[in-house]
Amino acid sequence: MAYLEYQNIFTQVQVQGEPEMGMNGDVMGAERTTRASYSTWVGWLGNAQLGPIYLGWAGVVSIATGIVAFNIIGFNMLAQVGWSIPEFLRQLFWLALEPPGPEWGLTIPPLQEGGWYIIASFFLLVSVMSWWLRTYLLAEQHKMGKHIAWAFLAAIWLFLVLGLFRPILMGSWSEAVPYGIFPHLDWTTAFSIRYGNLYYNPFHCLSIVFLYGSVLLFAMHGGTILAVTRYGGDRELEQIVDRGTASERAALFWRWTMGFNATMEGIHRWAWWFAVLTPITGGIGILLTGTVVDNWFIWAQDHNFAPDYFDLGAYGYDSYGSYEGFGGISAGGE
Ligand code: 07D
Repeated sequence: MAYLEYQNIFTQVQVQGEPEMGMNGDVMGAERTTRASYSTWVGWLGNAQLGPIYLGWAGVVSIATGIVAFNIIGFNMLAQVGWSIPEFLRQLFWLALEPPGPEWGLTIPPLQEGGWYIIASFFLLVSVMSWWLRTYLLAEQHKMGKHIAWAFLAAIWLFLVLGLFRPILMGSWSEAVPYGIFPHLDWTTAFSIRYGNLYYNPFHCLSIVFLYGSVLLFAMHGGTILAVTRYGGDRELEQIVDRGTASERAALFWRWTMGFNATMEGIHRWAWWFAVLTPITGGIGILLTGTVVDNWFIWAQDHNFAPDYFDLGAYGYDSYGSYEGFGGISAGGE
């Protein structure tokens, strides 16, 4: 009945005994909260034990600045609906804290004209970066590899491209993404249309490949491990250093199915790289948009993978999608 010791959504038995408080003494002991509890609901999703949690200065700074950013955004939205809580709830998904207008360039505008947006963004930036530091420092203190921190940094790269690097290159904070549920979605659509359809941005293509690829790998790996759990396959690290029948079956399954199998260790590198490359390639694609390429459809026509339904050159655009006017180009294009 060894499998009964596992607590997850597939097993009914939950172990709720003396809480595991973790190591004491040299490592972080002083900065850990002292209590732990159990939750049957939480136990259905993962480990039933809640707490203790490690505070640490980076985590405290991150939570504090995150709360400030969240409140600035929330109170700006509340002000927009005349401080009415029912209207705030009713319109929540449509409300936004918008960046400054283009007339302000990279200057700091008055509070009501984008100033609050800049302040909220500053606090959000500090919050995200100090949370990153927390992942790094905690890994170091546990003498772990830094894989989680570097993967998180890949996501932060896209976050910084969208809200900091690209607006600076474009010379205007107005290029940044608004805070709000539907408004940020509207922003992505407007961005795509403004720059000639993001589907033709090859880095958007690559990012989707890695995003969907991550999903596929995750499902394949999760499915494989669950399928060989009965042979101890869920004890993955043991199977890496001392391959057993679980690994053998899993490997044979994939090799007979598709002619190739990853290794017990390598599959985690595949998954890590696919996940990390999603925002890395995405960030490159966003950084190029409006700075190097002004219209991805025309760019794709020029590189022979979008069809030449009609020649936009005839309408005064160059091959990067910049409008040059009719002057330099003969009517009718080529
Ligand atoms: C967003 C960045 C990391 C975030 C961090 C945390 C907080 C805390 C707290 C407020 C996820 C930030 C902090 C959240 C908040 C407080 C207090 C990571 C992020 C560190 N697209 N598209 C992608 C698809 C279309 C568009 C990526 C598919 C249309 C734009 C991905 C389709 C249009 C951008 C992807 C599709 C369009 C993207 C995101 C299909 C118009 C981007 C990868 C099937 C809607 C982004 C290069 C990711 C990008 C992006 C998928 C369609 C626009 C692969 C599947 C054509 C503008 N799209 N997309 O991991 O990188 O994000 O583009 O139609 O900027 Mg797209």
